[in-house]
Amino acid sequence: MNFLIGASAFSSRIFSRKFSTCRVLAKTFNEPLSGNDMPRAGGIASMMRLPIQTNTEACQDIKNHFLKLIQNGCKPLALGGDHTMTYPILQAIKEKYGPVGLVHIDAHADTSDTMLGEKIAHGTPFRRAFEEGCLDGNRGFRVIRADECWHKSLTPLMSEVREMMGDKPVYISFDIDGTPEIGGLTSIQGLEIVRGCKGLNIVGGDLVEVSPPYDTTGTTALVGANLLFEMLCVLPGVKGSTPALGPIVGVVSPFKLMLKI
Ligand SMILES: [Mn+2]
Repeated sequence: MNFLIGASAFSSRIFSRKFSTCRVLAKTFNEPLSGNDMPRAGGIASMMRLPIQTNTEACQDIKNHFLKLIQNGCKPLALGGDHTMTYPILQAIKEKYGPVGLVHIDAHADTSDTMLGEKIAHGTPFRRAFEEGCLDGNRGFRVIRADECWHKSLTPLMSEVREMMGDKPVYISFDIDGTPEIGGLTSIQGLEIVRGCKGLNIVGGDLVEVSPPYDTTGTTALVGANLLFEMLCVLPGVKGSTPALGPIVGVVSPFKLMLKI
């Protein structure tokens, strides 16, 4: 059965289609960050279509796939789909970079021990990741609640984040949230956060939980596509007009299926 609390099993595939459409609408350059040229990327591709399987099996497949992707220096930007996928991606990232800092934007902490009796689910990825040493706790943890962000620019906060993260590897996980909540961030604040990551040693990122059943106008997919584009623009070495990146940057989509059949 499908598990529809978060982004549904079908969401990733539909979002991928929407993303393909939206990236036509998204900008081809980012003037505030990189001037008038499109950052060079290795490609935007749907690279995984998982069969019907348990979460454990899906996570193993995602981890193995990302291990192959990152072994040659690719810095993956993934889109989803269910937030569970960040857990196996972080497992793969750990094997190459060791524990990483995490910039996590989400309406929920996703640090539960179990969710509906499951250890691997979209409410547990960061607890599993921390338990397995994927996250660098030595940089400390800081939680900023959404209501602390109301009516504020988040540019000063991101200055603090950059100081906290230093020059060590960082992963960005942006949950646009298929489990709807009111009182969240504005799209302007989303841009301030992602643009505020410029200068960090980003080794990968994702934009997850676009859920087509809740996105009847496609607006969320459009915002998601733009935020992912912004993430691409703040990857280390991206200068817009510099052709040096070549094939090392990729945007990939690990499709997943939730819970048990
Ligand atoms: Mn989440």
